[in-house]
Amino acid sequence: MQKITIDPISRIEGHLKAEVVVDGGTVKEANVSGTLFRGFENILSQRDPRDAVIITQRVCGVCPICHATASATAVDAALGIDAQVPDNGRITRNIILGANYLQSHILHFYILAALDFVDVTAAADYAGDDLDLRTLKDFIAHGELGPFVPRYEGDYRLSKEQNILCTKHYLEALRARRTCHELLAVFGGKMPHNCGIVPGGVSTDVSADKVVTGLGKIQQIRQFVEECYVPDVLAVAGVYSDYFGIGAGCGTLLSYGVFDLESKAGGPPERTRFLPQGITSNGGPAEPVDMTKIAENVKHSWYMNQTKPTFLDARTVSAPGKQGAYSWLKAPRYDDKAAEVGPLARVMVAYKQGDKRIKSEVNGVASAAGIGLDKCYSVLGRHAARAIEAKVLCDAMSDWMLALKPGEPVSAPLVIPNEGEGIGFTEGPRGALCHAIRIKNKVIENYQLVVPTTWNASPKDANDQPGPIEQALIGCPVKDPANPFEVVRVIRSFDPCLACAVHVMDGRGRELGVYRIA
Ligand code: NFE
Ligand code: MG
Repeated sequence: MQKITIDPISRIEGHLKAEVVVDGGTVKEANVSGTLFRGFENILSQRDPRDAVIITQRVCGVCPICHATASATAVDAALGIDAQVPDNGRITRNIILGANYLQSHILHFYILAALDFVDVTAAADYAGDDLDLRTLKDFIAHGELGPFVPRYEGDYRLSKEQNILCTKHYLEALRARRTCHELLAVFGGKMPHNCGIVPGGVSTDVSADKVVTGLGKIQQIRQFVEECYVPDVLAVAGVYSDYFGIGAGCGTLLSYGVFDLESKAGGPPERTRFLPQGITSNGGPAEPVDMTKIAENVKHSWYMNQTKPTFLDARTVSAPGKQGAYSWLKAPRYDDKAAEVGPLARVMVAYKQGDKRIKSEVNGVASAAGIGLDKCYSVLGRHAARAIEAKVLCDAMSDWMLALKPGEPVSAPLVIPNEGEGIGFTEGPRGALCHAIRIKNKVIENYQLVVPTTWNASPKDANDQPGPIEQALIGCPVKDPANPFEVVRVIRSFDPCLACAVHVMDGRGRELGVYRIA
């Protein structure tokens, strides 16, 4: 038996620690901890409800837009104007969010995860006359090795040609991400932290000019996704095919659905969305999500126990040093079960609901990789689902831009009521996201967020059931405990973002601890 501690896990957003116990070359036990502490839910207390959409975007620079979307959706519901968001407002919100998905997925594969599979330093050795690779080689020759090393060694399998191509695409990916940001800024005013999404719709008008610019940019992004991203995921899948059998996880996939196709009151089951809501367990059919089954558990989290752990009645009171706790993340559960959220959940829920486009893309990738659908519950399944979602989204976004009507309204008028409450369900790039707001005396009385990485990287719960990443780690092979590359590949396949996940703070605003991350 050997305990391996990885702290912090690099190339993810925020600070995550993993402790795994390895016995006989396999992970037997896993503890995943959020080690950083932040403050958002209580910052919002007593503020104007319209501030929430601006402030909550600061939860994260990678996924500010889903927080804006969830917040605006929650405030729309609290004000009773969710059915009145005009088509232009609804569609512009979708385009802004879609642009953020695309940059986030490209960021995740190339910059955060691909370096687990692609040997960038080997590619630089073959730079030849290639300007990009020569720059990279000079960079490495001068000892400036970050972000490529230190890294775990021992399992780089791509051919010389594949390493060179994927490394060139790594550099292309940086340009493609810039194009995504520019696209977002055209419709959302700026990025990160856009000023376009507001309660009632959007604050940015619609013009033929923006549509033409946007169509040009989405075309460039589509080209990158189709010519680089999807083929590179398949190339990695071709030589690391054992990773279709590693990191299966908890077997339950949950999606709230995202990209509204209509403006309507009510939560996910009521509203038609481009990617549908649903929950599927152990390969079974997708059932409608029942929001009353969602609750956050804190047995192993540094928070005081709460009697009403759900959404608007939840409170966030820290308990550093609490016996048996090991994470700043709470443990959200659905019907007391752990649930994985993210692109794999969205794609599989859409697949099981018969979405033709998703079905044909998933079946295409499965047949190219020579695997059955059951293998999607895996490290490579998560990477493939993210790439498929990016491809499908590029096409949808072109259609959305063409559906905009210049000159027509973009937002509904709003009046802040004395009292009201609303819940905004949406999906960030990393999965199911919800903001809940209660207004009293025209200001925020309580505000709660339940965030994608809080689901995926959650600690154990009241029944000591591990969180989804912990479950994916149990059973993972570890060939060399000094180079546990299998462990980080499993964790990174979930694309964790700890900045989002540890969005909470002490109710009285006290400093709870000072952490230095080496
Ligand atoms: Ni900070 Fe986020 C997304 C949200 S993750 S990246 O996607 O919400 O938990
Ligand atoms: Mg919360």
